[in-house]
Amino acid sequence: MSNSSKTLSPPHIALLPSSGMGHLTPFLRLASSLLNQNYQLTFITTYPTVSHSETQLISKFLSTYPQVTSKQFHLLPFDPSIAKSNDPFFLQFEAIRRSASLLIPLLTSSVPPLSALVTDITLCSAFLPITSDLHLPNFILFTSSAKMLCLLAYFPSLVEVSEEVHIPGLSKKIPKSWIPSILLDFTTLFATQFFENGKMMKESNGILVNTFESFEPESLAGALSEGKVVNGLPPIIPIGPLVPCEFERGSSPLSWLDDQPDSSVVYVSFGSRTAMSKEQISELGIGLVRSGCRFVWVVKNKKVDKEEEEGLEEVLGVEFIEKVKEKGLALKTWVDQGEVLSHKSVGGFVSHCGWNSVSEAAWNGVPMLAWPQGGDQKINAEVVRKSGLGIWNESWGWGGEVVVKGEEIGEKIKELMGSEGLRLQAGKVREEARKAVGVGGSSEAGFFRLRKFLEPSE
Ligand code: UDP
Ligand code: G50
Repeated sequence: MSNSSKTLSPPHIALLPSSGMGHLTPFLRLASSLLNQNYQLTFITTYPTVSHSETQLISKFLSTYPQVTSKQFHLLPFDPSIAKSNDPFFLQFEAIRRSASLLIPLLTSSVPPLSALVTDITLCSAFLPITSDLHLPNFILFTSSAKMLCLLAYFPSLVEVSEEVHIPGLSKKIPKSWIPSILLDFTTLFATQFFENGKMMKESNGILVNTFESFEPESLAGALSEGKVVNGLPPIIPIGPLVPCEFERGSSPLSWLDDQPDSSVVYVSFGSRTAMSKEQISELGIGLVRSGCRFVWVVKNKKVDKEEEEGLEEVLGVEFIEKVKEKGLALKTWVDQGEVLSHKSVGGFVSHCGWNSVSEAAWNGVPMLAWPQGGDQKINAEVVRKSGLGIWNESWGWGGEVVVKGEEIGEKIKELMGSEGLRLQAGKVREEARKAVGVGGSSEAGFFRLRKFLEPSE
């Protein structure tokens, strides 16, 4: 691109998200932020999506931003039975990865020509060879914590997982029990992808991470940026927290929340793709009642929303719903979590610690009770604990490992909602998060680095 054309048109970025709300949401928030910075955008959507929530959010985003070019990426047929996984989201990662070559015409036909492709971390090893052949810069969006990025970067050099993993640059060893269990068997589909992505991400032009400097100082400045974890990483660029956007607005129990006293409600949700057993759901219900707190509880007993068939009464029982109706609101629908967490009556968050949930709690300064259920969530829970944003009772283990009793849950919720110290510290995290996206903050600096790369002469 010549210098004169650079001043005429802003950089044109194509965005390639992966499946699941936990990957789609940060991509759309990134898109919104880039649009505010005057970028031109092409948004690539893979069809069909796995969940209804994804389809709905993409359509809300595209109707809010008609200036975005939307391109449909039609995947090659893929027989899931050949892969060692039964997780529909992971199978979709694989289907997208195997269709990588079909993206070439889509990328080369973009008008004006693309300045870069931003690829989700789960897809990067399949798409980096393609962007490299096309001489197209490729950035990665990493949708989990910087601590998890340390594990990803280190993973390819890990021969076996012993009782603890020492990642160079991190002061505390990572116990085996915190490692995503799916990574303990190196032959699973997910572990194979993770290994490949960890190795290949070095070839990208930079890794955008949805975190901020003061939230994860050791992982960012200490371990990743100084090359301690592994040598040869590209620039690690914190651009978080990516903030909930207007286009995400949807149904939320706002009118009910409006009627509750400040900081009196505990919000309970385990994200978009975690199904809880009926037995644990029932204990959680008992715990909420025992805590004596007001609550908003999002109940899920299927991984994919398309499969949710049972109504709330079937899962919780009419008796329970009757009993709690003065104090609590149980829902079995999608709620606008960004809005719930920003509501002044919400004073605590019982969460699985999906990274987007952590990031939204940090943005709003809502204290967390971490209850990791699987995947990267224990590593994220450690970030929550270390930053002071929340508490984590490690003896609860992974979701499904033990059934945590209502009595114990009730006590922990009381602790969460009653701690003035925790509230103050969460408030400080909120201030730091706001500083990160403000003038002179780590996120602003990150976006500046990206712009500089794409427009070196300006
Ligand atoms: N979410 C929401 N409403 C729901 C469930 C989830 O808005 O009823 C959003 C939540 O705010 C977050 C994302 O979905 O942005 C879930 O991502 P996260 O990383 O927290 O967890 P995952 O669903 O990937 O396990
Ligand atoms: C889910 C999970 C295990 C797991 C992660 C999950 C992550 C997220 C980042 O989200 O670590 C990531 C996912 C896939 C990949 C690279 C990085 O190939 O069950 O570890």
